[in-house]
Amino acid sequence: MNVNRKVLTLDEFTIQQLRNFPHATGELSNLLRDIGLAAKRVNVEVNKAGLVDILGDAGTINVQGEDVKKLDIFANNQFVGVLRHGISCAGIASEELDDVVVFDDEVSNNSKYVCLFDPLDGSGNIDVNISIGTIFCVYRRISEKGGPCTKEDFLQAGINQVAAGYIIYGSSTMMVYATRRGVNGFTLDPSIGEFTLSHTDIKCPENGKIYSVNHGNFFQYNDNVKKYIDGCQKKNKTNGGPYTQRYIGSMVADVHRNLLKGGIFMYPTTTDKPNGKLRLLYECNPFAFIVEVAGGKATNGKERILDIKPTELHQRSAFFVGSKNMMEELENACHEN
Ligand code: AHM
Ligand code: MG
Repeated sequence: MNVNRKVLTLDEFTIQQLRNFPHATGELSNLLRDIGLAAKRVNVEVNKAGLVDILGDAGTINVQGEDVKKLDIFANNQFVGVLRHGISCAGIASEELDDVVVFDDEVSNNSKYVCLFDPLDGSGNIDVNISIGTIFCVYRRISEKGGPCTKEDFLQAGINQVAAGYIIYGSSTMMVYATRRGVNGFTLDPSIGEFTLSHTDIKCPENGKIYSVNHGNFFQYNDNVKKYIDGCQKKNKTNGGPYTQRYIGSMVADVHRNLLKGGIFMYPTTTDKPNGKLRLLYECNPFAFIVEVAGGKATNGKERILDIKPTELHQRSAFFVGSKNMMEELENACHEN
């Protein structure tokens, strides 16, 4: 990873990428620009979350007598709004919405992409000033252009993702996105209100020293996972352990750190959550794609996340993602009887 000192905005970067593909239509660049715009609006509200009563439950009334929207609903509305009014997205699916939203107007019906997102992940952390994030991914629709998109467009295996990314609202705000060609990170420069290229061609270190897991659930994990976690705490010749445990409880922040520094993030199945907690389509798949493009791996403990053919929009999955060699150690542990 190089730190780029030349200021290139997100828009300039995506347009520059187009020059390598003379036949590209620019639709993906438009979509990323729309996502960047919604992210900037969400960022403004996240930054003032401590000042206003935007943390209140949806449906409550604020001091001005206005409806208060919870920040995650506000974020959802921003992303749905920009994508609906843009020209590159035929429909969306969101953690906040039970069903897909098909835009079904003349422009949207001719758009080639659908987008899935978790508008504000880790939102339980907003009121304690801890980093939260937005996660998104983009698929080329499989339904015919010209008509409305269909649910099947959203139920594609993660391997078909065209792009995936996240925005982290942290000590600075960053947008990181991956296409098959690489992963790049853009830091929001508040002085000009633009995401500017700060982390070019991000690679996940093959080895790491950080493991991220909710230790409170330890006794609910299966024996193989327990054994792997035990191994993380021990010194041995092959892993260079003991590793350092870091778990914020905001997946975007946990995986972002591990992507840059090297590490493994785990949300295994538990006896209380036999299917896992995280959602396959808009939480696991985007991170699996980003980390794989960066050289890492992602699995549910049995199979590669990106190979799973989803059956439901909000289905859950166990999730293990991170540095290649740490993931291989975990895979070996998971395949033991
Ligand atoms: P959310 O979508 O309700 O915000 O939940 C997802 C979050 C992840 O960001 C985080 O890694 C995980 O839930 C934490 O869960 P737990 O508190 O069970 O460890
Ligand atoms: Mg979430």
